[in-house]
Amino acid sequence: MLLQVASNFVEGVDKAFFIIMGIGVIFLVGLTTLMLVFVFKYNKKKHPKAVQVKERMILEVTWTAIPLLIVGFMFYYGYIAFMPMRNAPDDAIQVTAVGKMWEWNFIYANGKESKKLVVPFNKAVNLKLISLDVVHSLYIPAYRIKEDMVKGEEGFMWFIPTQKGRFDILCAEYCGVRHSYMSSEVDVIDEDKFNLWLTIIDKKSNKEELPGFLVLKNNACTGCHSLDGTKLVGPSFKGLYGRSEIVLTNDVERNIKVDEEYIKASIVNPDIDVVKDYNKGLMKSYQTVLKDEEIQQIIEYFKTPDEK
Ligand SMILES: [Cu+2]
Repeated sequence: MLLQVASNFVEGVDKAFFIIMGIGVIFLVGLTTLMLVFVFKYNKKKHPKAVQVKERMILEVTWTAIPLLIVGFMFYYGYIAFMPMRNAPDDAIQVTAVGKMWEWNFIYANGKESKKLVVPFNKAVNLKLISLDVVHSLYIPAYRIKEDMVKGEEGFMWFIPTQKGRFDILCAEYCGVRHSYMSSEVDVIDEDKFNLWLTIIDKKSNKEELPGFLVLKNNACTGCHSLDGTKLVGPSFKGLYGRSEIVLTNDVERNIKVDEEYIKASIVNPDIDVVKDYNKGLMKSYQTVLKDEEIQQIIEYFKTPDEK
């Protein structure tokens, strides 16, 4: 798995890695052996009197020059592997990669959005890297590339996929409770298939066009509250309005029906009435984050029945 060879950078990175690793192993074995030899050769029984070695010019030059050559050698291979990563070709396909707690979103030049990174085989792809909240790190092990995404800063990474198929995308920077779920994949397909895929833009449902949906998305609410009924950090938003729930108020169980008031109270004071089997203290108050108007929009969204 780890040694998949699937991009133009693999050869250079692997070479640098194995050279550095190899030198490390040589030193581990060499130094351990030398240490053992010295322990026997210069122990107190055989060598009762210690001798001071003074001003051995040739020795000092040697132990400065050899390590210098070795680190220079390692630097050279690291440098020639790294430099091309910072020089993306101008004709590369531009995709914006957005990281947020806890999912990836890839946005193409024509407005197409995708949770997976779909790219054409053997064509350069340039990813603009953006984080909406904390520090994430886009990592594609099979491509040997990884780059941090820092909120407020714009980074980039590029590659040429040299193999068709699917390869893992991971977040390599711990970014909160659902960090380990923050994964996706690159799907490398033929160019004509890719061009066709690019033109199919998913139509959003009417419910997803509501302003409240955007508020939920932009505040990463859906990172903890699923839209499809899956149990995440918090209860699912699916079928929320009008649902009966057992909540704990001051450790006392109560039966409630989700209405406007409950939704509003849960946004402002999430720990007051926590739904049974969920934990307190995981959600912060959004009182100062959301405007009253936005809370109203969220409630409107919840009141709107699901389509289909
Ligand atoms: Cu992350």
